[in-house]
Amino acid sequence: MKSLKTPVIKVLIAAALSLGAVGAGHAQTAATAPTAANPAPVAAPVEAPVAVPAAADAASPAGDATYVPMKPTPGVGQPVDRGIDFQPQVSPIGEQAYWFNHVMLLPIITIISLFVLGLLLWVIFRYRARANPVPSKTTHNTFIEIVWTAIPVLILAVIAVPSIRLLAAQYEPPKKDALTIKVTGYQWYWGYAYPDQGIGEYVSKMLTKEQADAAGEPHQLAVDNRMVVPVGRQVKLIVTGADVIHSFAVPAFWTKMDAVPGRANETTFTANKVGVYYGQCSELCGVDHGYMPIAVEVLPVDKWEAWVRSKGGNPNGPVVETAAATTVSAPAAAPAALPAAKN
Ligand SMILES: [Cu+2]
Repeated sequence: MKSLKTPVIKVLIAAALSLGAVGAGHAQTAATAPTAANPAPVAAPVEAPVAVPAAADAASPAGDATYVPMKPTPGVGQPVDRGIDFQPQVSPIGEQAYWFNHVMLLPIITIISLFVLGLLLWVIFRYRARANPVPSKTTHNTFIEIVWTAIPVLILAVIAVPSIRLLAAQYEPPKKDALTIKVTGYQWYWGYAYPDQGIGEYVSKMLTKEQADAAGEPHQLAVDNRMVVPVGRQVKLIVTGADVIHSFAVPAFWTKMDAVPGRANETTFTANKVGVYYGQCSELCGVDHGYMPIAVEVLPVDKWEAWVRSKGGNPNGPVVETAAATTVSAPAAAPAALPAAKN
């Protein structure tokens, strides 16, 4: 029985880890978002923002201040009450991983667990002392030892193919036309910058309960300034930390990357469905670790371009190194100074 144990235990550990991941995806039971049309929520005024940054310059054509934060879809991009599954996936990697878990791992784990449980029950019942007073003295059976070694090896080999393929896909370098966003974790909020569009860093902070309710968004996931990306275009995240280690994670994209001070970590995602998707800091980073949510809004390309212009950026960046670019990136100084101000 000994040689059977190790592979089975490995598979069971994998099962436990996988279940842990499922739980983590839903660890937070946020209030289900109410149904919604499209009215303007609180924190981002519709008309005002154009005037606010020093960016109401020549780069932004008039009439682009049409960005209104989108309402989330209930049950999508956020945890659901009593949920035990992953969030619905809206990126190709996420779909691949979801398939791998549900079509490969869960069935295999279930079958093996039931099989081992059945064997145990059978041994307990059939070979109990009363039914089997003279135990067998057999110690080795070459055939069965080969079988119970070879079959687990085959199972692991079958699992390894899609597993390694998924792992490799997650680390594929970004495409040339990927949209670059710099993500910085602070104690305790996020900063986003779009260097190629000339959008300097702006900070994204959690809404209060009242603000979130008013905006029709889940409290502790809703933020004042979202990350906004175009649908169907690959996004390259450059993730770093300003003070301690944070972790940028959005379950619906199957995206998670540590934000480490002094390092620029890279990851990518491609959101293939318009909507609002929430995530959270996923590395214990201090007292307000639980209060630095992430909200990513995926927009049709034209609406995303309007958002970029409303931020004073150029959607067709990269911005060339001119005086204009310097002007646009000036607002970055303000958020960067914030953490210092807190200390
Ligand atoms: Cu954090």
